[in-house]
Amino acid sequence: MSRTNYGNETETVTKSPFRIFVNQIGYCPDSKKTAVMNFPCENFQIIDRKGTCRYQGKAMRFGYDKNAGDTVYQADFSDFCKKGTYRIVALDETSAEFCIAESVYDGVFFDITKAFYYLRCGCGLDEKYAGIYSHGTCHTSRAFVYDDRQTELDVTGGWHDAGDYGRYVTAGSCAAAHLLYAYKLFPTVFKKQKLNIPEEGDLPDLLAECRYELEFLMKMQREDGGVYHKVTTMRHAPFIMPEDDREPLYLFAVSSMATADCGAVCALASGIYEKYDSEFSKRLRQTAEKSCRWLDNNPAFIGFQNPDDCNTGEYGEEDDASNRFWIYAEMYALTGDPAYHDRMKKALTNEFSLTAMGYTQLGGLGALAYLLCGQKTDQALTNRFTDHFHREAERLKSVADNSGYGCAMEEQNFTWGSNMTLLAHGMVFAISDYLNRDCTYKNYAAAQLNYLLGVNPTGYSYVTGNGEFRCNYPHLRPAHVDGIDECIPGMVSGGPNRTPCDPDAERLIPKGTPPMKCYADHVGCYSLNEITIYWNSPAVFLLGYLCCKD
Ligand code: 9MR
Ligand code: ZN
Repeated sequence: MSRTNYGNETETVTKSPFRIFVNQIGYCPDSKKTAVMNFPCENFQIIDRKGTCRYQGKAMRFGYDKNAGDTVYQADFSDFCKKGTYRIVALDETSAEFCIAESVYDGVFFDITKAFYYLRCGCGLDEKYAGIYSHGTCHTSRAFVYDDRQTELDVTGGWHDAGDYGRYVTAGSCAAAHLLYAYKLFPTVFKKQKLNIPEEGDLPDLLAECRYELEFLMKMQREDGGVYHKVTTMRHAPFIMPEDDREPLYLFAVSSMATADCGAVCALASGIYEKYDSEFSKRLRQTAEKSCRWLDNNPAFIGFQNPDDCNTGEYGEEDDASNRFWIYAEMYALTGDPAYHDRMKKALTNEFSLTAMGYTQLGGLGALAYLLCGQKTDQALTNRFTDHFHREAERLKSVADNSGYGCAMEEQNFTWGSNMTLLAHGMVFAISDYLNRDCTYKNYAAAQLNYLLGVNPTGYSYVTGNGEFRCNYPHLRPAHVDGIDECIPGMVSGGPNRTPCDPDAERLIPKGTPPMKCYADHVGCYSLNEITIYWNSPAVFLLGYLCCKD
């Protein structure tokens, strides 16, 4: 994977050299293990690095997978548990290399979690922590309030959102919440995980990384409790390193979504950090309380639209019902105050999903807050929330059973950032098991990771730096201009989008391409190959579950 120019700017989609699709990182010894072929085949073998056959099996015809547009065959080798490094061979085809080992995901897990550090804003990345990806300090100027240019505020810190250098409150709150819930559900995993980041002390590294975002989110709150929707330059920066982006920063209008989401994640965090740092926990709680006061004073939805002179991310939403539900559920979980319980119930009179956990639909996070809270709870509500997770897990299970690739995604799910939907579905499997205290859906959760790491019809591992055939040219500014061949590792690509909507993707993806194949590892394709913090964060959660041995 070398590149002579910066990034993949070719005029064609690179085809996978492999037609036997495996999780290119590998499998845990006791897990279900399936490889998928898109050509007729009966017998397959597993060979080790010396070429010695270690296992023989029969592939089964699955049939036509309409999302992939292929007739697929599955090779199940679940009963092969011997630790080692292998390839699968069938006819004259060979798979990418993969491992079978107990701690097989440690490396990719580290990379996916460490990715947040690489996206830090308002500081430089030191060579000690960032190695060859170190760079200078970025975005430290004060930001002008868009509607009141006399006012300049310090809102430094947090993570760059994505391939661009914007910082958006709803997106950041959602990503931080995924990480905090990962910690809350699987603490033993994260207490052990060392990320080689600057923070020292007792705080688990994941929490130290989240704190970096939380400090920024708190700065985005106005005195009256309202939270600015975003801080960005007026236009997206060209492809330059972050420290070279010196355009003025603006704080755009307050929205009710940003106010609710920021408050919600601060309430969640307040409870988690309490035992590590009571002063920090208190500030988080005060931020959350101020958000609630502002929401009380502003009961109507206040959305967000870019002003005409701004082209950075909009993150508009159609309503704020799930956002309000989320903050009240978190506040009730934190305080036990019945006033929040009442508000939460009132927010529930609106229609929204109680399992969704993306940045526009947060009902699942609110439900989770309630289900995990140590306060007095209403049995009917507990049952309702639990039931929603279980029913959604059952539904997704049958979707996955109907997919040749074991993928819990329907045709309409292959939109911008489809890999986030995939991973959020993985989270539903994990949460359902967590609530049931069993492993009913573990193989289904693992199957979503398998898809992400290579069991998919493009053959790509959608995580940079991981897998023999991996994406390496995502729409990510520093990666494109840092002059380093190998992309910053651990970045989850947005993945296939059946309605490609950027000029490069429109040119590269022929009309009629099956949804799962609407992908190109091309830097220009922001609608199918960008990276974002909230596409990485559900992957951290899913890996937390899969690596949890409790
Ligand atoms: O992730 C967002 C996706 O769901 C939307 O369809 C898309 C178009 O509005 O915007 C995406 O968000 C982008 C954001 O606006 C700016 N930073 C990069 C995000 C990922 O592409
Ligand atoms: Zn920056």
